[in-house]
Amino acid sequence: MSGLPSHPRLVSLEGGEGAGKTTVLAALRAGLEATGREVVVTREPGGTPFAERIRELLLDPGAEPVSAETELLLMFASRAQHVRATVQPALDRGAWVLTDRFTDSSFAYQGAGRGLDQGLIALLEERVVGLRPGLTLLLDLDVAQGRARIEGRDPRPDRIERERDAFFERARAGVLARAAAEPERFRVLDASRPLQEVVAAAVAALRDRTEGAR
Ligand code: T5A
Repeated sequence: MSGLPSHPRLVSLEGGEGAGKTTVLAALRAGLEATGREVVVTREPGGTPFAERIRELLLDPGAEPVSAETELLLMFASRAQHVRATVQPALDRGAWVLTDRFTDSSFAYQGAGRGLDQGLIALLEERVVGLRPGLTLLLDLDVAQGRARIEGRDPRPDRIERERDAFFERARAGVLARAAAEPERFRVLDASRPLQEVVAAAVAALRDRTEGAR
């Protein structure tokens, strides 16, 4: 696997649409803050004012088709800003960083989903991002179940939510393959279980890592 450094206080959540990442993040934050740690909760695409503007561009279902390459480079433009302006400064001052998605999403969605070259994504990860999370919680959920959870939430689904199920199936298979290849970093959680069980499993996985990584 890659020789990129992983940071023990950088924790990412991955998973399909409606898997529960946002909900679980709130519980993880509360658990860490209760132990007196500084916690920064952030997300991708986005996580800084400028990167949030890139997010708007990426998710806006405008009339012009967006090429897969454009999408990939904008994801990494957002990530470059996020790492430099939010993630790295927080890690440098000793905070924990919990991010709703990170580079694994690009491997899943733009790589496995859109069929872009994984080698190109790996090169961008190495040269532009330069670090990996110490822990990645993958909330794994059947695509149809995830869709059912978010259905009706937004009358105007975003550009990526409009994709067909086959796209999300490929993305899901892609991230599961990454988890299998990096069992030390990933914890795969069954996100079809009741929310309180998923939250408890995520909190326990994070607790395992917080010991000794203060
Ligand atoms: N993207 C992102 C890329 O293509 N490449 C990249 O490199 C990156 C970084 C981001 C989009 O960008 C793509 C991926 C995405 O398509 P987003 O809005 O952040 O857009 O999309 P999601 O991350 O998918 O966010 P969602 O809000 O759709 O999903 P969550 O956060 O996983 O789900 P959550 O917590 O909002 O829960 C959804 C609903 O389900 C319920 C919740 O209460 C909520 O109502 N729920 C449960 N119900 C029953 N049982 C459970 N266990 C439940 N867990 C949650």
